[in-house]
Order: sequence, then structure tokens, then C-alpha cells
Amino acid sequence: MTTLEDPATDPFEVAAAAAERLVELTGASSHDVALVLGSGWGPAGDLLGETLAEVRTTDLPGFYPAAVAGHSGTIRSVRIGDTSRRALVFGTRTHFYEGRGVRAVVHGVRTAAAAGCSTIVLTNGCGGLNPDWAPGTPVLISDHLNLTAASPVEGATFIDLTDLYSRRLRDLCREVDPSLAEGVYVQFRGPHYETPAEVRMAGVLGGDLVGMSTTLEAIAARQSGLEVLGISLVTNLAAGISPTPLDHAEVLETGRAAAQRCGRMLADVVRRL
Ligand code: 8IG
Repeated sequence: MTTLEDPATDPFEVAAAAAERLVELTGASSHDVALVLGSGWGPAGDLLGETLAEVRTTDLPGFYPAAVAGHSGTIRSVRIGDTSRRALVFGTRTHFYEGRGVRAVVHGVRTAAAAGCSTIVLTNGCGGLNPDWAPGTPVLISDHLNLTAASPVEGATFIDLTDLYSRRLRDLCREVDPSLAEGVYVQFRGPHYETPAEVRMAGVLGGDLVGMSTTLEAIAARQSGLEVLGISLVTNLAAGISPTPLDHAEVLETGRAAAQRCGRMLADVVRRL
């Protein structure tokens, strides 16, 4: 058991310690924007600007090694374009299905807040319910359904989630790319993909995208006062929408193919934040 899993530990103190260590390792006294790069979003970090420092997540208190092939376990401090602003780029995330508890899932978000960030961009790869969204289509997250039955918020703390996914930031994205669609993201626990019946259920409930991340992180981000932008990359049609079975290798390949467009869009958006 790490300290983060110990109920007696204050997760915000561990996040503050991680942020302090980030200052030492990156040489930057604070950061402005955090990005979490999900499946298919890896190359986006390179297009933001010059990488000024790169830190292994495991060198910071509270982080676990990356568990998913195709995810990198580093945090980069990146100069945003030619400005003096800095982005904190998480090349990986801890997923809820890893069973390390919700605190581990949202530790990066809390560390970003403790490091001074006021905005967080949560990206992911997901399945799409809308057959018009071909694999490789980026979609703005307008709202979510959290089907994990978990919350990062502990105790009797009542957090308002109206407009959790910032309308202002979604509008900003559409200034960069007016063709961007938006939809409701449904987080399942995973790690198995959904059955076709579960995908139909997600649709009946108002969902447009199915995945295994993001909602718990978004809630934690709101709790920490961060403005949240969520962007999904539809890497596959959800089970039953597509006639062919889902395959993680295909997911990664679609991500690679869409990476340039998505990366450029994201870099443009972050420069305008
Ligand atoms: I990439 O179709 C990716 N992640 N739950 N369902 C769920 N997660 C995903 C999917 C998907 N595609």
C-alpha cells in the first residue's frame, strides 16, 4: 500500500508534495495549463512547443507506473508556442480499472492544480455511437455519464457539476475548427469493452461516446477549481455499431493516423487559452 491508498493520508498533501518536486525537477516555479494525453493523443504534446524538461511520473510522490501499451509514463514541461507560459503534459494516466483506487486516478489532476494550473485538457480515445463519426474523428465532450459508481470527492462535499466541461473552452475549440462535433461521454469501468447491449443502453441514456477514463478526473478538476476542456478521439465505432470486433492494436493505429490533425488542433487551442 502506498501512502495515497492509506485512508489516513490527505491526497491533496501528496499532490502538493508532487507539485513541489515538479518545481525542483522542471526548474519552473509554476505551470499554467495541464494536458492529459489519452490513446491517440501522444504526439499532440510535441506540437505544443519546446519541451523544457521531462520527468518520469514515478519520480514524483503518489504516481504509479503506466499500465497500458502505447502510453508513456512521463510528465513534460512544455513552453506554449513562443510565450512564457508553460504546459504540464501527462503522457499517461492511471485508469480506474487498474484497481488502485480513485485517488490514484485523479492524482495527476490534483498535482496539476497544486502546480498552479488553472486549466486542464483531458483527452482520451473512445468508442463512438454516432455512425457518422468515422474512426479518427475528434469530438468535444459536452457532458458526461459517470457509470463507475465512484467519486473522487470524499466526505460530505457537494460539488456542482453544471457546465463541468467549459462552454467557453468548447467555443474556443470551434473557433480553431468549426467542424468539431460535441457529445456526451460515458465512462464505463472497463477494462473490457462494452457489449452491444451496453452500448445501446449508453445511447438510450443520452450518451454519444464510450470510454474508460476522464469523468472522475473531470470531477476532481472541478473540485480543485480548474476549468475543464474534454476532447475525445473516436478511435473505433462502439461495439455493435460497427460490424467488426474491437481490437486494441487497431485503436492505436487509428490514433497514430489522426494524431497530426488532433495535435495541431490542440496546440492551436492551447496557444489561445
Ligand atoms: I480507444 O469502444 C477506446 N476506449 N469503454 N469502449 C470503451 N473504451 C474504449 C473504447 C470503447 N475505445
